[in-house]
Amino acid sequence: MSSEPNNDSEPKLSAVELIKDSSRYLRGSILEELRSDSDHFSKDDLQLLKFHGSYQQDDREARGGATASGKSEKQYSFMVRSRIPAGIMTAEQLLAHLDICDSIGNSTLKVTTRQGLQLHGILKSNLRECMQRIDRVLMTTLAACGDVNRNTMACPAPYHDKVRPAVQKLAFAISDHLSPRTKAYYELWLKDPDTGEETLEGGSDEEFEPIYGKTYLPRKFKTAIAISYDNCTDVYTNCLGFIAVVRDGEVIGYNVVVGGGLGITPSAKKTFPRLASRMAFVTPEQAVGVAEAVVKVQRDFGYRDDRKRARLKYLVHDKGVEWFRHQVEEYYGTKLADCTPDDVTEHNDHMGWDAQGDGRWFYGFNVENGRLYDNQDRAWKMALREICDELNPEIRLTAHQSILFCNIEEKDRSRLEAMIKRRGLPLVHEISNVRRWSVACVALPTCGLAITESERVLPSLMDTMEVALAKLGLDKELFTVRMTGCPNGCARPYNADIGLVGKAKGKYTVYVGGARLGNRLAFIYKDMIPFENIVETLQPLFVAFKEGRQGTESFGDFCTRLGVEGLNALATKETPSQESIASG
Ligand code: SRM
Ligand code: SF4
Repeated sequence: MSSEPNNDSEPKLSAVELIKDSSRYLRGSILEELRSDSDHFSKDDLQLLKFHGSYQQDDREARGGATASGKSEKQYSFMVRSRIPAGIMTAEQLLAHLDICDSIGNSTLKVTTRQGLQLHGILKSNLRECMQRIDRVLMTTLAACGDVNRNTMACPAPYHDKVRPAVQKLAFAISDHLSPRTKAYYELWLKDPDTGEETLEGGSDEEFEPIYGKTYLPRKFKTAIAISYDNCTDVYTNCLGFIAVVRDGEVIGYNVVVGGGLGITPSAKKTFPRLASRMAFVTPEQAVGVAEAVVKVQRDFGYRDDRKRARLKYLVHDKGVEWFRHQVEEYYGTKLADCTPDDVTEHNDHMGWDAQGDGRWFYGFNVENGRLYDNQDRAWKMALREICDELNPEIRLTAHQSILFCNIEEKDRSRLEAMIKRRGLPLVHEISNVRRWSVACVALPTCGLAITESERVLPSLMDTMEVALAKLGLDKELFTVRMTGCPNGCARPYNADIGLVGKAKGKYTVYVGGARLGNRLAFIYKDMIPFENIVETLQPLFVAFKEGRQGTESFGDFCTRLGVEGLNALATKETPSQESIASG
């Protein structure tokens, strides 16, 4: 190696590093905790639980309520996340998740921004059953969270060309290759704890993690694969990204990008959102090996003393992409070619009907903010159950929290539409563009880090914004609105045309100037805007965009061209209130 990993100066390791180090490959005392009748885990095991795909949470709206003696004040339950490479799954697997959420969850299911599925409200006493039911349909929650490579994203579209299958195959290969090897998951969740077969004292020398080592990575690690003409996975926001380079309809290789990531702590200037840097070109045969090398560089050089700066993006930022590439080449064992000029040029959300190329169709079903529930007006779960039972489509999840029903025969197209309509749900052409391209993170009541609402309030914000845009004749415009309940950025607000980031109770930072293509960061337009005033805060920008856009520039392009000062000058003009906008 040309330079040594930075452990010679021996900075003080963060507490989580010590927990991982002594965990015996992610075991800790989880088994003992599972055997106890407490409704929650101890602090140390919570960190390890994440690697197994679960977060301890509590209903934040029920905090402080009276509880039976001996029980904790909070009403604890668990989020369980399934890892679904490229978002590809069967109808049976989706049905299994719906069954779990109905029988031992909070009766809702969330399609996530990384093509995953999340169950909420699982009690500790039901955690093992939950993991086992997911395992029974040949899926796993291992490494859906934690300091490892998480769900590997890829364009999920089921086109029968040579490109989509290639990128999806790469997603599976990377996912498999970078999966943790520990047997802890099997021992803790899948094996019968009463068989007497006790292998939990393991963690012995023969069991090891060839890629990660016993302290795994310094922080979460995210990988996505895009296609130059379809960046539906938002590749530049990932630690590691592959942009497929296509010639004559075939993938000849990938431009590799490194060091993307979005989460920030506003009070800590040392944290910032960052788009990945273009590093090198790799052939399809090199891709998995280079992914391993990137992971190992982060393993050995990434910061383990400060979790706020432990993501790969800070290493790439501090050392520079040339330094990083050199390390990757050292670990990989050979020089890499320079990137080709190919870059992302479009973003397809894959909603609505599209031909697969094999005589069959797929339908992109827009799930508002990814949340599947049933109520009197809208029955997402019932629609899904019926579609899965009757048509047995292959299911694919998108990075915009939506679902593709695949392999639909021509004769079944109207049946599928009828099943959606029957449950009070809109077809894609009935949804406004702005709503269709909006995304919200989970936030309250389950997310322990949420400061404001997100998923539960974005629909009503959309109601108002739709009216405002329609009045200006902007309803056909394509731009992204992404909302989060805190600055961690789970809905990727920092590269959206409009990003709404929860900052204080009921108040948001309004970002503008990102791009639907995902290749430009937004900037702060206004801070601490009450939820009720968000649309009226944006209204002068919409008006000015309508009047002053150049050619076909997008809303994000327009805001970037004017910059924050230009936009602020517009904002001083008198604007209507949100109520008057809504009332039309
Ligand atoms: Fe996220 C933490 C939900 C995608 C950046 N994220 C969390 C936790 C686990 C809260 C916690 O740590 O206690 C949230 C669980 C809430 C709940 O009640 O379910 C949570 N993140 C989500 C999901 C479910 C949002 C959604 O509504 O879809 C997404 C799950 C994806 C998946 O299937 O794996 C989700 N999170 C993202 C993304 C987007 C992406 O990866 O494409 C980001 C920004 C990109 C990035 O990682 O930089 C993101 N989540 C974070 C961060 C900030 C990380 C950082 O570097 O600062 C945190 C907090 C942390 O890690 O300390 C976080
Ligand atoms: Fe929770 Fe914040 Fe992520 Fe939203 S952005 S899910 S509030 S951590």
